[in-house]
Amino acid sequence: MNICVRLLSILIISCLSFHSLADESLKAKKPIRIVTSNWTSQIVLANVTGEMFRTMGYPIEYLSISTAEQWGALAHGVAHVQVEVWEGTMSDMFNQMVQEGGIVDVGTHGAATREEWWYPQYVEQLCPGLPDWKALKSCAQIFSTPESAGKGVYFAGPWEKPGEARIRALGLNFDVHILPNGDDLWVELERAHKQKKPIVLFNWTPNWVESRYAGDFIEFPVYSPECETNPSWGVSKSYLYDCGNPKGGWLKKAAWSGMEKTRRCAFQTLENINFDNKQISDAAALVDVDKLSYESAAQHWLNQNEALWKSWIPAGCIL
Ligand code: TMO
Repeated sequence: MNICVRLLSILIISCLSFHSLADESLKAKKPIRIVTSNWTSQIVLANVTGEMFRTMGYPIEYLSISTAEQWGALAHGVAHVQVEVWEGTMSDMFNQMVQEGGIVDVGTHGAATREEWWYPQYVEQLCPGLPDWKALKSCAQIFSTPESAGKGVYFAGPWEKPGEARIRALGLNFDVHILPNGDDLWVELERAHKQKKPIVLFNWTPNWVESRYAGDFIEFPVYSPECETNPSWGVSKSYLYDCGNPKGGWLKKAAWSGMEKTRRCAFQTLENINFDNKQISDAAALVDVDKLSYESAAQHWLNQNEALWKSWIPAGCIL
């Protein structure tokens, strides 16, 4: 009897104190909403960032939205953080949103990036002249599928600038096959690779693919911003997009414009967060090669890199 009363009172007291703590933090801070996208390294590193913020005492939520939707969400404070903004596919929207003041540029990672048409190494024997894009003019047919009526097929992901526009501007005999999910690219790659069939598809670096498959990016005419604004620039005198994506492109962090004022420590930590090429390809490989869940991959990364990520948290911010 006695022990029951004591147990009961402990239970009530702990429930009460849990309740008031939870209320307090809910009042003090609404969750930081971190965007999760549809490619692997981003999801792992978004989880890494979220768990860092959690250890600093911030409540966290993850918001899974497309890159097309994220700009409005970030501008309106529906989402607060995007940890991977890629120059090759996102610079236009990013620059515009920063200029309009809706989102803040929170700095550049150390990683140098590239997003481009890519082929596995064995394709070079089947299409002499690669990686120069002009080789695709004479080889388009080997990339055809039963449905493409002799035209080459380029497999694209759901993030890109208009592939059709580049094909038209460069006079290539190709169709674009857009895959709704990024992971479908790897299904196509594996299928082609098994039979050593020609394939050209969207890929990027850093990514796990480079640790598993030898291959190269197509070398299109070198990128210049003018290529996308001035039709008379470049190979085609009448069309835009007659160039490749940037090589050595940047990778940035973005935040909602109100984040610095409302979550100063998290914002300053985000400024310091800095991933290099190897960290990003390794993060993707933990999931896509080693088959960990996104959450376990993030936890693994945090365990392996504790000194590093703790060094990103400003001194006054450790709780
Ligand atoms: C945005 N992405 C890295 C998939 O090209």
